[in-house]
Amino acid sequence: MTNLAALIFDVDGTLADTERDGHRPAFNIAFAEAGVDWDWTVDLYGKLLRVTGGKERIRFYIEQYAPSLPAAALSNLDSFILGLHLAKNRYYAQLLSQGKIPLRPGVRRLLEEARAQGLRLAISTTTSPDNVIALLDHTLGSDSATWFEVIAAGDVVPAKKPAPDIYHYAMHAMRLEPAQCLAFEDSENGFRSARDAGLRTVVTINEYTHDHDFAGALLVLDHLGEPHQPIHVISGNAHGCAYVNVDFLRKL
Ligand code: XBP
Ligand code: MG
Repeated sequence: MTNLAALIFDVDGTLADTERDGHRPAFNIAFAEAGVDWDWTVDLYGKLLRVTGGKERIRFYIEQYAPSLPAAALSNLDSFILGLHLAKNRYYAQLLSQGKIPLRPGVRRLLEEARAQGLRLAISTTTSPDNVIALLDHTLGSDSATWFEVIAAGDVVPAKKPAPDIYHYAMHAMRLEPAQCLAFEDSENGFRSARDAGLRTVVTINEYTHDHDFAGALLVLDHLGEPHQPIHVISGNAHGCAYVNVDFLRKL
């Protein structure tokens, strides 16, 4: 890919394993605080992840699983969901500040290398800008949000992933065409979003997404790898590379 100009990264599950040990426990603390007895186990959360967006996920759970609801939810469901989601994000930020959620292998190395080699960087995510910045601050350092020319996040577009809107938004803001960019994703919803925006995608799976359908992805890997921690290729041609670096991405 000789005209590669930018790398566009998903956040949750791609930069870090935020779902199982970040958002999920934060949701559970918010539920307990609100006096509901819901318990989003690791297994149940994997099913709920099919719905992107925390507010949308809570609504889906209420509609599909019919859990017990407090009076506050019965009188105004929208504001009840909004309150739970705000509380979840507060606890999520606390977990991040305790250093509980590290970056995935190869993420820091690839971002630093891309910056050094003049590639432009962007974020395309379903989560909120605040959550993105909190994660970046607590993992890459306090000025790292500025590494990204565009942080396309959350409710800035009406339709969340798997709709392609958030990738269109990011590319439009950077004045770039899909052929000049590569997307990095971890889930089927994210992959479909990038694919339908015309992007070629490198997928790094995780325990929630290893059985998702990534047909058509450029590469599907276990992670981005490090010199001492080689990648395992699930599909695609990695040309014998042990880890993902900029030279390798330019050749794809
Ligand atoms: C991430 C999501 C988000 C997070 C929680 O999807 O679906 O909803 O689970 O964040 P992706 P919010 O990685 O494809 O962007 O609660 O802020 O939505
Ligand atoms: Mg993701």
